[in-house]
Amino acid sequence: MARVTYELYYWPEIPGRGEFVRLALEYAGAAYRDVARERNGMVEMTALLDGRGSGALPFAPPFLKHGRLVIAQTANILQYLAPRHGLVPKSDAHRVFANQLQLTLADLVAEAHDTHHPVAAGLYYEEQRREAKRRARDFIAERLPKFLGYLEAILGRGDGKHLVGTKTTYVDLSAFQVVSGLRYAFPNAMRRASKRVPKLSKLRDRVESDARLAAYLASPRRIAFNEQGIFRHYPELDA
Ligand SMILES: N[C@@H](CCC(=O)N[C@@H](CS)C(=O)NCC(=O)O)C(=O)O
Repeated sequence: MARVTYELYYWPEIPGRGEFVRLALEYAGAAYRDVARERNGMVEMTALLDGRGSGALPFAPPFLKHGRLVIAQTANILQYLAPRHGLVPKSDAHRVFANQLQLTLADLVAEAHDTHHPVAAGLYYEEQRREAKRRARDFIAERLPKFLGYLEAILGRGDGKHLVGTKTTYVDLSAFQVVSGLRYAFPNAMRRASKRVPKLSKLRDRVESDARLAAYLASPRRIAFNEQGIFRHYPELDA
């Protein structure tokens, strides 16, 4: 059996932000425990969030344990993992640029989340439906095309296939997840928007069919998008 080196902590029922880390670990072929999905795993995760563990205190999942290190914030976790597994080119320029793009994807993820929770994360969607409709309309008209257009422009300035360098990086894996999530949440809007971002659409499809991810994507380890997560499909919010 492979030696367990990493422990990923994330909510067990949703792909959420944990999926960006999972994709990197899976693509790298790294051995890891998906702790909160194990029996009694939530107890372990809660203990760490409550400060009953050693190492840095995380504010929220996802976080990763590697030996004595506890690392939180998705982009931070990824920039720790990537150089160890060949998921980013070695130069400073490439690594910093990868982190810049990852943080931009994180902004897009937060805005996608806010389409269904524009007032408060602690309230139910049903309690903020009206505001959600307004927010989603603006997201689809203004923000979605701006973010997707930016990523398309980055692809156009590079080799056309990869966001950073000339090999698949963790940023490509995350872009795959974000575009997939947006397609799930906003199928109509994305059908239209995708026509203007052909390189990004191809990148998504290429990552999905990458042999290094095939077994994972077909496995129960891959959690389907659903209405508890960040990318939710509410037909009334789609264009
Ligand atoms: N900026 C953080 C955001 C972390 C975050 O918002 N995690 C969510 C789940 S995806 C959470 O559990 N939040 C609890 C909270 O904010 O109180 C990251 O990128 O990792």
